[in-house]
Amino acid sequence: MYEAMVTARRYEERLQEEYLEGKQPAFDISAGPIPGELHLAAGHEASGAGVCQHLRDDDTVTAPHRPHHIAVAKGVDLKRMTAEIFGRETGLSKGKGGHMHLFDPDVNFACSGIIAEGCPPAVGAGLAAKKRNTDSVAVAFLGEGAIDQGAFLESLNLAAVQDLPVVFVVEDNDWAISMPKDRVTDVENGARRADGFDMPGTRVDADDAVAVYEAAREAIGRARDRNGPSLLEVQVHRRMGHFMGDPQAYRSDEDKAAAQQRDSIDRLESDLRAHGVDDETIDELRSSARERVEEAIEWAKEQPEPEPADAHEDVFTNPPSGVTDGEPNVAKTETGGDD
Ligand SMILES: Cc1ncc(C[n+]2csc(CCOP(=O)(O)OP(=O)(O)O)c2C)c(N)n1
Ligand SMILES: [Mg+2]
Repeated sequence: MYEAMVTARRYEERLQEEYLEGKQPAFDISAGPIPGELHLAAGHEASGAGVCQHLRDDDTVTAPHRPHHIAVAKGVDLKRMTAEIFGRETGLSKGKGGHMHLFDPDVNFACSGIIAEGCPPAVGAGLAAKKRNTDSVAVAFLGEGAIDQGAFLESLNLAAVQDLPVVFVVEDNDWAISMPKDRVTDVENGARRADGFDMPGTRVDADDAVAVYEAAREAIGRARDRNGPSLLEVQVHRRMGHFMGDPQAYRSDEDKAAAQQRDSIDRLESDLRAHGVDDETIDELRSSARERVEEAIEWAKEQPEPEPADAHEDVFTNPPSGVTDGEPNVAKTETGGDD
């Protein structure tokens, strides 16, 4: 878990540096080696690491727009993920998805920029596992800002009524962009929503990787043993803005400072030391994480840009008129006229 957490943190520190290249002094979102938005997950690491520690490659994970800590913990190929973020041809989605649309079929990982969007596909993966009679499970991660979305509530219902091996993990960082949690729900403990669907719900009140690990063991074990779905809410902290470039004018200095003080990585490191893990081992884990991250970034930067001519490839299943290489794609009516 520690390895996954320090790798994710270091990875994002480096992405941050790369992201700012070319974008300053007047912030230009489309400039530099990483064009577009970038949502960093510093402060969320305990959730990804504590949950994914129980997962195998054949288990499915869907993640939201803040995906890197979960992708790292699930074992997504770091080089191809980085190439994707840099918009390169050898990226996971040939450079067309960017950081919010990572897709790695080798470890069954996907994420989406549409909030709560990962819930229905996770239920689908759970249904597939049940029909195939395997013991694989599906986990859908989402933010607390997405818990009023129909996609989430309908998914909870379907997973419960069909007894599917799905675990829903709500990462509660108290904010949805600039919207504080208490303005979107009167239910402070999000795990209580499970009661309405007759499934177990657990909240881990601190971003403590060991506590997450233990709660996730129960929920994932239950799913794997074919005892149905569960809901897990984990308190995490947003150490940064909603996305890179967010000045966070809506957030008090106290709140920002509090998020810096609660670091799940420091907490786990102290736990490891208290259990006899020595400095040398900790240093080795940290330096191998740094090396891995550096290698991935260097590799990604050397990768080719996609060909402009391939821009529409793999994007549309039914290409709109004018984007196919042959005849324009115009629907015909029964009488043969153009529609
Ligand atoms: C269906 C939909 N509505 C609105 C948005 C715009 N949006 C992007 S992130 C976000 C807030 C997400 O907050 P939360 O789920 O708590 O995740 P966090 O960013 O805090 O990790 C919103 C509203 C979206 N991406 N998808
Ligand atoms: Mg949130």
